[in-house]
Amino acid sequence: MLTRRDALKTIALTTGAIAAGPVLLQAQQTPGEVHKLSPLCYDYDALEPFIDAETMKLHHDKHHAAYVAKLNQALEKEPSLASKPLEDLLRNLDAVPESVRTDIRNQGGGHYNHTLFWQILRKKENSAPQGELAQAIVSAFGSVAAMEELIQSTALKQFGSGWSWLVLRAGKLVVEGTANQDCPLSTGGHPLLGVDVWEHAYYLKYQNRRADYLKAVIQILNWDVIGERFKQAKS
Ligand code: MN3
Repeated sequence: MLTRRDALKTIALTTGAIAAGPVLLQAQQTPGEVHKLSPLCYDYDALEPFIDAETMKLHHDKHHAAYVAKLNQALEKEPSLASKPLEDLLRNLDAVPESVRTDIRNQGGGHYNHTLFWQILRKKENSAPQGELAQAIVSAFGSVAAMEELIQSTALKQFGSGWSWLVLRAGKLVVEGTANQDCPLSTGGHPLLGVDVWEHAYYLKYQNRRADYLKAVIQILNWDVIGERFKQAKS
């Protein structure tokens, strides 16, 4: 039987491949580092002027990094969970031992949600949903613009910190909000896009003007990536 140390070593080796990217330094890998912070897939200033470089740097290198570090710390208490994909843990929070459930929900959710957030943004203004996703959006919300309005109004209504999501749930597209780092995976949904409405996501540039930040974000959604997620979620 593997000792815990051996098990962690094996996991570190099998998950050791580091996503290529020119942007960020990788954190030093330690034996307990099961989950890793991938670099952004674009430069910090790639989303200017919609999201400023300083916000991106702090948000990714400090806030997102902290969720990853705290998730790994929590998993040291339950090494048997280390080999499980984060998505599986979030989908089955009730099956996670109580000793780490809150950490998986908050820190694991933080890691998953931010990883998704970086991927669904890009600087290509006013791109639009295509194909089946476009049809599904029109049939669920009436129009793409109506869906975008709903994402923004849901985000505006979120009291305190949270997220606004486009989710495929029971085969239907819905817009919904969650508090803190709660992820739609944990309630049986497939998140297609998520907009971070924690103040750290916008305060440097937009201060208290959450609505202005939301208007900016909605213009830089990466509908190619969101469309791919829709296909995967349906299959
Ligand atoms: Mn955030």
